[in-house]
Amino acid sequence: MGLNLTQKIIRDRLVSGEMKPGEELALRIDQTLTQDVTGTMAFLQFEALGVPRVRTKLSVSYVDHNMLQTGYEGADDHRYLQTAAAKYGAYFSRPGNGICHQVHLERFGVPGQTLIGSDSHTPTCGALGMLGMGAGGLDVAAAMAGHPFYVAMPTVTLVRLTGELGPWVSAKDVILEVLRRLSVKGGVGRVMEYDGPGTASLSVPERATITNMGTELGATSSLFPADSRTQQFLRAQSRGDVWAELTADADAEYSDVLEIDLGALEPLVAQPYSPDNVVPAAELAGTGLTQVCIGSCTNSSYRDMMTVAAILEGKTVHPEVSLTISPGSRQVLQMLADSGALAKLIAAGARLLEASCGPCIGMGQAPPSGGATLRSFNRNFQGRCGTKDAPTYLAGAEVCGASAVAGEIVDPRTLGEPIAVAEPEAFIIDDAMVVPPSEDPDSVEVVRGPNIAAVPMRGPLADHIRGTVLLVAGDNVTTDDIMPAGAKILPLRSNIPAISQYVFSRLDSAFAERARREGGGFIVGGANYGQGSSREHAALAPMALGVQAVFARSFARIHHANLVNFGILPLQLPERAPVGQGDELEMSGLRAALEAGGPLSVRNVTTGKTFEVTTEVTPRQSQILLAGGLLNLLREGRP
Ligand code: MIC
Ligand code: SF4
Repeated sequence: MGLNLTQKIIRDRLVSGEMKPGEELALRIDQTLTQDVTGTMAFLQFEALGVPRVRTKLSVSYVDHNMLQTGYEGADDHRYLQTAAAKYGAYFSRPGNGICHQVHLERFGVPGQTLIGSDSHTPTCGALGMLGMGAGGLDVAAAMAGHPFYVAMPTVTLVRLTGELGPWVSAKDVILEVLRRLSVKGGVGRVMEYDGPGTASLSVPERATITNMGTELGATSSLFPADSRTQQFLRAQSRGDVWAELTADADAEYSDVLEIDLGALEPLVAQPYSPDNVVPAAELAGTGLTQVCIGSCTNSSYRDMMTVAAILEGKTVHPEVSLTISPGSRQVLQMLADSGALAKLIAAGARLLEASCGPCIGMGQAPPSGGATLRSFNRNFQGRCGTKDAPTYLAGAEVCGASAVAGEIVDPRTLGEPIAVAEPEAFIIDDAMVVPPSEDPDSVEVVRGPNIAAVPMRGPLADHIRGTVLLVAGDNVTTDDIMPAGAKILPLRSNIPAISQYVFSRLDSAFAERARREGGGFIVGGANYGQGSSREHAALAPMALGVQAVFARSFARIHHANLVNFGILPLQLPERAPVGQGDELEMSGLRAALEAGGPLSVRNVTTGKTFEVTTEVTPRQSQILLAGGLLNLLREGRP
């Protein structure tokens, strides 16, 4: 039987485990990436492991999120990261060099290799045929220290592309269509593999829009083959030497097939407040806008920015709209400047932001109260933009550019002749903003400012726990709900005691105070608990508040791993469990139940009822939980 791309890459990197869907695998990791708001914690944890230099083929530390620097915190973090990278053997991509995923795609990704990153959109490099997976910072620290990465063998869905995209329809519409069909839970436990005769019509940056936003499906990763288009892109990046063809075998098997006729797609928009709430742009035509933001790791390539510049040429952004542009990388920005496209954007009244995440993570540019915002980004969770009541829409560069001029959502097909952006034969190559690691690490002093607090740790799991249900939430709770980001909170990422006061602040402003008063307790969620980002702070900060277990019907992959890594029990709740906020719960015989992998009995002291939950953890994860967290285990020299 032939192999698909996922199986081929995994087979060559398998340390232990069987390639059977759902089985836990240990994988050798070739490359890692970290970004600043998860990277400080990852490097602090790497330091706690006591390994002198990174043991990967390549590790890159990016600064792209925490860029406003309204106080000393961000800059202190950057200095810590720069000195830590120099000392411990990582490359450092300086602030201004661009968004981690865009820069990694351009300058570092290698077909056929494995990459884990402390950012959920690490699958972006799947556009090169590289298996990229998002992970918590501690898992990335462990990989940097040479440990394998543990992940369940995914099931593999073939997304079979036929035809070619029509005028004004873009790669964003492909992934929005997949989201429309499968939902934000549809990719959990899966790798989405794109193939079929339509594949060759998509360039690497277009593929990257699709693999990037595969994260919103909850997928473990997304992959394209490394074909002649990949070779063309890598050559244009002066990296043709890293290309090697990688395709699925003709008789490869997949768990299921999703057919997409590219020619039948139309411009699409995700409506508030979920990336899977997708409708045709035409249906929303006329929806008034106050803001349009173009950029983010999803749609900030040279191709996307040139498209927008062409749409705006000779026009002015609508008087009621604020249009922001954040190029994905310094390379993109330089090419826009060199080609004259930047001048067109400026002339049209676009507000030019840094090559960084910016408004995507609420680092500035919050829209006005109740004002609709349209973004070329990947997430439109309520409040993520910084304004809780601002309706947030997502679309591709074409819809965004056209709508910025019109002041309302438009179907770009109404603009007439489509725009064709030629793929550059050679991108501008200038890696001067990437600092290589020091050749004399002993001489490097790692600089720690006052914002960098120690990594909190928990002791071994108690056999008996009792506590209060602090919050009962519904389905699809995001990590933005659990641990919000934005300009006020992001600068506190390396200071867990300080950031903890914001846990669940968007859903319930009294949560942190209640958790402290009760001395910790439990959280109850619904299905797909913890969807969204990789931020381990959504586990670390609740842990610091004394949260001992999360009960939910199902968990998102990365958040589940983060809960385990920080010693919080992820417990699977039956459909109609009798639990309400404020109830007192009690569990005994925890250690034996975890060792045996059996169910746990929970007594609701308040109602007098008892119910059973399962742990849904692997034997290795049981050991982590028993030890009170992964760091404890690794420091004892256990895997
Ligand atoms: C995001 O898009 O939510 C982030 C900010 O990039 C996160 C990482 C983080 O919270 O630090 C992600 O997607 O993993
Ligand atoms: Fe940055 Fe947004 Fe991409 Fe996250 S999704 S890495 S915040 S651009």
